[in-house]
Amino acid sequence: MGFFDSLSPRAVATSALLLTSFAQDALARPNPDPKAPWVKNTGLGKKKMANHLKRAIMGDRRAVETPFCSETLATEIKAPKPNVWGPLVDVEVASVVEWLFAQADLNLTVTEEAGGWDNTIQLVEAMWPNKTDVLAFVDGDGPAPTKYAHVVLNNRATETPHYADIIVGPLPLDNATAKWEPLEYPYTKQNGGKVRNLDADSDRLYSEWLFKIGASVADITLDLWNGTAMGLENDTLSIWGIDPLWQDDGEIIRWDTFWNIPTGDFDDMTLFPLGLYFSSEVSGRDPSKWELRGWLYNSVFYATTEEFRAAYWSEDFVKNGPNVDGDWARTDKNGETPEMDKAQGPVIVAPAGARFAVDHKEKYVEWMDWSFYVGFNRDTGPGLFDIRYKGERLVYELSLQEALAHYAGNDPMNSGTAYLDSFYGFGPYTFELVKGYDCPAYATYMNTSFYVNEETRTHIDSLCLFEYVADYPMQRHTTSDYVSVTKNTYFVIRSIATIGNYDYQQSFSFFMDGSFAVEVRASGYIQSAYFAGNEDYGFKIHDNLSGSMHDHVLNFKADFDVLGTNNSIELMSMVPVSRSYPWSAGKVRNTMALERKFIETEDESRFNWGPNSATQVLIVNENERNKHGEMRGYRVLPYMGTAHLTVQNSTNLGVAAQWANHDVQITKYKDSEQKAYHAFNTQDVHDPPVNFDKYFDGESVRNEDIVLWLNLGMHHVPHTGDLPNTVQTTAHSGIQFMPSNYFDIDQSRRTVNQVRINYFNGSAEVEEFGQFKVGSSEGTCSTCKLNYTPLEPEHQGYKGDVVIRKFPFDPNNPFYATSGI
Ligand SMILES: *[C@@H]1O[C@H](CO)[C@@H](O)[C@H](O)[C@H]1NC(C)=O
Ligand SMILES: *[C@@H]1O[C@H](CO)[C@@H](O)[C@H](O)[C@H]1NC(C)=O
Ligand SMILES: *[C@@H]1O[C@H](CO)[C@@H](O)[C@H](O)[C@H]1NC(C)=O
Ligand SMILES: *[C@@H]1O[C@H](CO)[C@@H](O)[C@H](O)[C@H]1NC(C)=O
Ligand SMILES: *[C@@H]1O[C@H](CO)[C@@H](O)[C@H](O)[C@H]1NC(C)=O
Ligand SMILES: *[C@@H]1O[C@H](CO)[C@@H](O)[C@H](O)[C@H]1NC(C)=O
Ligand SMILES: *[C@@H]1O[C@H](CO)[C@@H](O)[C@H](O)[C@H]1NC(C)=O
Ligand SMILES: *[C@@H]1O[C@H](CO)[C@@H](O)[C@H](O)[C@H]1NC(C)=O
Ligand SMILES: *[C@@H]1O[C@H](CO)[C@@H](O)[C@H](O)[C@H]1NC(C)=O
Ligand SMILES: *[C@@H]1O[C@H](CO)[C@@H](O)[C@H](O)[C@H]1NC(C)=O
Ligand SMILES: [Cu+2]
Repeated sequence: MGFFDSLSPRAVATSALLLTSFAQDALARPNPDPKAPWVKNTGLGKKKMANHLKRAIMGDRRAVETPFCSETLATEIKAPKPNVWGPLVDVEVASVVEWLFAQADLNLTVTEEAGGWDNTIQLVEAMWPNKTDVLAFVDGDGPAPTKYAHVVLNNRATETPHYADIIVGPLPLDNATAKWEPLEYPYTKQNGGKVRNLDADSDRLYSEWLFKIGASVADITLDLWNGTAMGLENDTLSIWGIDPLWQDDGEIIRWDTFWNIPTGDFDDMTLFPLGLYFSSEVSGRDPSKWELRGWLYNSVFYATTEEFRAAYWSEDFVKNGPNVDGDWARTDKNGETPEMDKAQGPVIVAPAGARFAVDHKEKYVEWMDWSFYVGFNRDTGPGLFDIRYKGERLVYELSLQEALAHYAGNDPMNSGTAYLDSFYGFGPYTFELVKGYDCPAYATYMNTSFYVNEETRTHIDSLCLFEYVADYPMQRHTTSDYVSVTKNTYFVIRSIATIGNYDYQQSFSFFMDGSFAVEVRASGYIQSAYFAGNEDYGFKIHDNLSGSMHDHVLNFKADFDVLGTNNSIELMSMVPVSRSYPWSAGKVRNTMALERKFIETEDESRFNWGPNSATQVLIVNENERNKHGEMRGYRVLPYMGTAHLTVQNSTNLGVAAQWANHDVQITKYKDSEQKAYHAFNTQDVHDPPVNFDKYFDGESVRNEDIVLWLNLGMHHVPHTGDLPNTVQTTAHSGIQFMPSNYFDIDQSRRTVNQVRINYFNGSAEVEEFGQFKVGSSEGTCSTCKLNYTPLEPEHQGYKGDVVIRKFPFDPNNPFYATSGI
């Protein structure tokens, strides 16, 4: 087992990558390798089709008459405007890095050569421009917004280590005009963009602290679990603990606990807690001055190691059993194969190839009447921008802000854990997708890239785009004469970020009726608790194991622009009423009616989904009415369940995640209130760089450019079905956005993918509205046979990261590496 095996899954994340970013490689171009078995180049052009036929002829005589169905990837188009949320290109990143190293006042050291007391560059990525500048450009003839780089420095050549957000530009850099400034305006804390770094001595934490403590109780750990956590090759135990650290009364307190290290090849350590905890005060940069503050075992607290040892070796000391690796904790096939499971199951195919278009360079997508740009950053991964329907913008930005996993328990480890995952970053962990499993085999893929250690790393095929047809129709109706039914074909862009033990899938879906949705699903290993005394905080799910209760809350920013930026929020509720009517013969009738109200200011703009789903949340444009006089708008509605944080005034979080306390929150858009989170909020929870509460200062949200901050999530009490991994069938949450009087009628009426079957006289007459059919002369694919190769992709091509060195800049020698990720 290597060194990283003894760190927490999330600690592995930070120590391997530190802070990383996105910077798309300029080399990235749609250039599918024809040798790759899952890539088919047929269909787009006659020449390509001919090649395809040639291959078919050489391979199979009968294929001459029966060509393969098209498996075309998305058509390549040109985006109407460059993607202003796009990454910096390689030369831009390289120039910024080179320029930063030339600034003597920054006193930077190249990461590879840096120790714990050097300043380094953590992140170089594109700074997303202000909306005010973007609108003039994307909607009019305004100039492209000036480009700047967002840089994070990790300043550790000091007694007060801190991260510093700075802005560098304008780009392209010119020695005469280039400058850097502290980045302050997007944050609520105005202190020069600096945040203290509680992780600055992570390189010494193990060698000079945790392993020493492990060694000091080796007699006990050997007796209890036949193992040690001392930093030795033969250690079978690991030590790691809470995140964020306790930050009260000027102290920085860690709680750590012992875990069994996996004995097999699986990433299952979070299932083997051992129930012994210790506390340390770790403020200051000198581990020799840190203090051990006590031990906890079986709910008994011991103030010193001596006290704990004396109790442990006494006669009446109660010892509990360990949690031990085994097949129960491993994800490989386990148990009797269900009958018929081995036969090949159904697969969905796209016989005419992709029916959408992509500008890979600009990350711009068009499907049916929808279009959008994809942005990507280190903290939160992919987000969608300028989402339009028929050229009319609905949403300026729809993007993940933060993911919280808040635990609780009778022990300090679970009680103290409240991960804010933007600290680790979604960008660097948005891995290559597995074709045919994460996404259909015929999907089109995009790469994503991020910055780390003066390199740009690329995750190949880490965003997938595909059409899918639901297992239920969008519309249907049967009469005694006819049946009418419409397919529900929709479009998805998906990514998955694996942050430590957990895998978060994020999907944005678009539908033919003008609705769209965002969904998250979770899988991976739960972080579990030791069972002793934990009954109020989880189910007992294995020998000595509790499924530790926790809340997942994921915040999404939805900056709607319905027919312009000036929008309002109308709440429309169905309420019970007792009313008499002119026709009710003087009697009061118990019935119901609609109650409407506008949200006027930010004082009343934080609320939860109402009981019985009785209240509709409508984003309307009060000045844009349809022909019936109703306000055109979109409705926001939860589906598959959502959640906000159960804990009130969390002791762990301080004011670092105030966005998590309600389902729906609305603010007036401001260039200075861009994000609900800051990636380093965990480093100073009582005085974080972004305190979301401060966005609510009584401003009008009526007829204004408004932003919705929506929480997806799930209250998770892991049960035996979470072993070995949580499953995405039920670990899910979503929000839909549906047109509300926005169109005159349902937009899906325009599709040919519907049928009306008249069967009045016993014989059916079928109306298919001119659909192209396989076998019809108009079809993109006439008679064709299915090529099973792309349906069952081979996975030997799975690659990992492509790395391009930025300092010294070495664009011509990309290499593959997966170390530490
Ligand atoms: C993704 O990256 C790989 C490796 O750099 C490259 O070969 C491929 O063309 C890229 N794909 C796209 C769609 O940009
Ligand atoms: C610059 O950083 C080095 C360590 O890389 C440190 O020894 C030195 O004191 C720093 N200089 C200043 C002026 O802060
Ligand atoms: C900018 O300044 C750096 C260092 O002073 C120098 O190496 C570089 O050549 C200059 N670049 C230009 C374009 O003048
Ligand atoms: C204790 O651990 C050692 C070394 O890992 C191993 O050889 C031995 O079999 C273990 N003993 C028991 C009782 O499991
Ligand atoms: C681990 O190795 C050390 C020497 O490197 C040895 O002293 C110790 O007994 C070993 N521990 C176990 C549990 O085998
Ligand atoms: C703890 O686990 C051990 C086996 O690892 C088992 O023998 C023991 O019964 C378990 N204790 C409880 C309370 O489940
Ligand atoms: C939006 O409303 C504000 C007043 O609330 C007004 O000043 C502004 O002109 C409006 N903008 C548009 C584009 O209508
Ligand atoms: C949480 O804090 C707020 C503001 O300080 C206070 O009004 C409220 O009572 C607190 N709630 C709990 C449960 O402590
Ligand atoms: C963006 O808006 C903020 C807040 O108004 C402002 O301080 C900043 O200078 C703007 N940035 C640019 C590049 O104009
Ligand atoms: C149904 O069949 C009857 C008798 O064959 C015929 O008169 C009638 O026109 C048919 N109706 C329709 C709607 O086709
Ligand atoms: Cu969970």
